[in-house]
Amino acid sequence: MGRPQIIASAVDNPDRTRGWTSWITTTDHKKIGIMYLATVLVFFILGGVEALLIRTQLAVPDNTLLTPERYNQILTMHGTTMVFLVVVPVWAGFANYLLPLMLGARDVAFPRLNAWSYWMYLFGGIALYASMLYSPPEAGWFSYVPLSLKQYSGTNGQEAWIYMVHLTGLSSIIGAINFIATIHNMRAPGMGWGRMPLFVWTILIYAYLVIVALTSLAATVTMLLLDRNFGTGFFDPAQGGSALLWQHLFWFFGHPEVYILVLPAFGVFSEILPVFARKPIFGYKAIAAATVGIAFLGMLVWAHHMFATPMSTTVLAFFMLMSFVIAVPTGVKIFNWIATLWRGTVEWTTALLYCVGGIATFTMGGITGIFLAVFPIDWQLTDTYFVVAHFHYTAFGASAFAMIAALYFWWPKMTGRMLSEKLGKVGFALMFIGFHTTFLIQHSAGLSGMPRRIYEYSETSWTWYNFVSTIGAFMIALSVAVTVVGVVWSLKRGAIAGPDPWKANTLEWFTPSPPPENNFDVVPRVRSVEPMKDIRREIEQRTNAEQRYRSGQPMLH
Ligand code: HEM
Ligand SMILES: [Cu+2]
Repeated sequence: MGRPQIIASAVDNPDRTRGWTSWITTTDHKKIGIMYLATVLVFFILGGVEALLIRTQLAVPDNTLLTPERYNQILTMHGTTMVFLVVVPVWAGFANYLLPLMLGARDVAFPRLNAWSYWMYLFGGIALYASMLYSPPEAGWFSYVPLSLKQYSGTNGQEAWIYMVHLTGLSSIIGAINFIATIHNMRAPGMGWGRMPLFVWTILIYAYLVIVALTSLAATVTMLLLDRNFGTGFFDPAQGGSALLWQHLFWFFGHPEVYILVLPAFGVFSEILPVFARKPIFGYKAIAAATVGIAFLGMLVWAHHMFATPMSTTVLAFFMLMSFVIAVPTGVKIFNWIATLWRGTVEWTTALLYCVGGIATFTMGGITGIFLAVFPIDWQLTDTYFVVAHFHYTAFGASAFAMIAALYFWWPKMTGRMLSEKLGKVGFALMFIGFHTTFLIQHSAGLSGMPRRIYEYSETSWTWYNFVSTIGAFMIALSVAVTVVGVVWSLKRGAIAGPDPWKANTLEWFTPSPPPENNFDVVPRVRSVEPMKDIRREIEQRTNAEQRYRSGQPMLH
């Protein structure tokens, strides 16, 4: 043995299957993770272009850039793309790449099934986008009945939406089972539940939520398919069905879904913050417990999306109180993140900026969520731009900021190269300012009565709000462009990263960048929540000892 190594594997691992066939036939979790992320990027750009079209149409009153039908289609494609094809699969992508590495495992529990999950996701996306060739769905990402029934959505675009939900749903469910099996069975020796990285905790809970919420949605959209094509009447009051049933079933999926897309983002914050504050995460156990608490409560608040439908006061009050209660574990996390930064030796990297910007933004969305949870207030604000502002602060603030933070943080591990910090900071400034320019003012638009989902307006007092919001949207697009340029630049000329460029805490940094196919030749024993700190300390001690020994001093043992 020569000098102690800080990497797990020094053996060169020649990749025998190169070229594109090695990608489409792969069962390696790292390649599958990268394929997920690359596909997500494509859909993120498509969804972004749709958003720009929506904002351009709304920039000035009485605009005729888009026809009403086109507008509805683009609105539907935007929401559907962002929810089903971006913010949910992006976590499947990162989890795929990171889970085995963080756990000290050589792959996920079922590698072939894992590849299948990816392909189902891709085919689901293609099924939806193929409808662009004939006629896209136009009933919104929530596909409320009767709008989504045959009478009002006569084209097969709605079927494309349903098949997309089926395929991506299957993908997510199978993926979730895979993650759960991996987390339960394949942790490194010594990694008890209390030493598991917080990102892994959030993926575990994400996976359980996926199984509850997406199985339910799969059944729900199947009922819609039957109503549309086989003469059943689940949602048709004329045949003894109920239109409200759709809303209950959809939101029984929909609210857990919002936690599916934010919990892993919380996991990303909890991993990155302590690394750049150079201090342990504050309240590890509280954060893990809050994750479980949010998931449980998240299943009991769905009807706050339906306060304006006929419900008894007791039911209204129940869903209001539950929505308040869920803010408590969320607040615990926010408190712990702030306490983690507090008095740390903070290093303001791009990844940390995106985390802090994301937390601040998400917190503002949480606060307007509390307003909306008060049902008499919601009666005023529901279906206005206030709600659009609220959910973009939460969904974008957590998921989108966190996915870019994760990209900056783990890119060096995935590619072996660093992203430019300069471009990163420019991108962050554009994103942060652009986001708040777009969405802060939408609260005002909503408060002055602008309804959501309208395609044009003549009310000139709304012009200013909408014009500013549209400018912000283009700043966000510019920010994404800067990040994409940074990514391409880094692939060619990024500085070589080495195994552990951030001096981070978790086991993925124990492998070379990018890691060899088998991840670890030796799996270290885990003795704390921050195994890499232990490993670094140990190596430092050994090297010091070695140096003292070499220079003729007695070893201190
Ligand atoms: C403190 C936590 C939260 C509370 C109390 C809360 C409350 C609410 C309420 C009451 C509504 C219904 C407003 C209406 O339609 O009139 C709503 C809508 C919405 N919320 Fe939240 N929310 C919270 C967190 C989140 C999170 C974390 C996300 C996603 C990441 C999210 C995403 C959404 C979405 C997408 C809608 C709009 C759905 C639609 O009608 O299309 N919310 N929220
Ligand atoms: Cu909700």
